[in-house]
Amino acid sequence: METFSQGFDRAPSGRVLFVTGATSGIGEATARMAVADGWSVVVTGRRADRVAALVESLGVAGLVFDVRDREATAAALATVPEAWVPDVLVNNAGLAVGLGPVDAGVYEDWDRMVDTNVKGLLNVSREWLPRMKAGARVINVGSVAGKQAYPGGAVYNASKFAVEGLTQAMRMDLLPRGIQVGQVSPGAVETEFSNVRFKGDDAAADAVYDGFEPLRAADVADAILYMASRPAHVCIHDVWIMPAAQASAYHLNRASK
Ligand code: NDP
Ligand code: 8X3
Repeated sequence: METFSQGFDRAPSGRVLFVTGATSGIGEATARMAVADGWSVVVTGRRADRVAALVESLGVAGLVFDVRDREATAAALATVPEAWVPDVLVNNAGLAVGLGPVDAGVYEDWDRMVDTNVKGLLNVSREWLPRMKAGARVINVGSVAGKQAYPGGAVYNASKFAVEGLTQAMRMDLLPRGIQVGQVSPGAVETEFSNVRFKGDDAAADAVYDGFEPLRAADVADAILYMASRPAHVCIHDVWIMPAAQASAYHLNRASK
């Protein structure tokens, strides 16, 4: 995979927000909103062309690496100078692959979800946390799928329940160092998420949002920036944010649009 590290040759002009998985969806919206709010932003992802385009158009710094690859993650983060160590780390990179019963599960799909959503979040956190300072924040992107299981979602559910558990435990571990940890837990957000889940079957992806208005990536970015910008004595543990037409992981009003 092509890797690069760009945009760190100048000093950051504001507080630093580092967001993984910023080449689309919630991560990209978070990067755009953070730039507009005056943060100095670092975007990451595997798609080098998209990272490069964001570096060019938004004036952010960018890194290309796969969060599943421990060595590549460590090498990429080691290129970041001290001034760019995050004040806020947003662990957003993640995905669902497939939707089906556990007794017909596809091992490769399971590995992609666990390796990205759980171990990838850990890899990035483990590399950054020793360098982060008191007053810094970690915001993990969880999901309603980490609060309520649903049929066909077993391993994605397990990975997001793990994010919920990690968020709680990380908060306790980092309390003595004054580093806050919270999570945002969205319901259905229309991004590339369903195209990835259904492996490029765009009709299946579109059908997920039939008949109701889903969240937009910017709605979740707004919650993330709210969490990131609270006064130092305030820690938001969890923002559970749903479309108005979604009452739970399995209750949708599909006659609302
Ligand atoms: P998108 O598919 O639009 O974005 C996912 C991002 O994650 C992309 O930027 C992708 O970049 C990155 N990514 C995926 N795998 C890796 C990897 N191995 N290494 C580095 N980056 C990776 O989906 P969303 O924006 O919707 O998803 C963002 C987060 O939000 C995920 O954690 C998801 O589970 C969560 N979420 C999504 C919901 C939804 O309904 N959409 C609801 C609740 C939570 P690239 O391909 O360039 O590597
Ligand atoms: C994404 C939301 O309901 O598709 O985390 O699992 S859901």
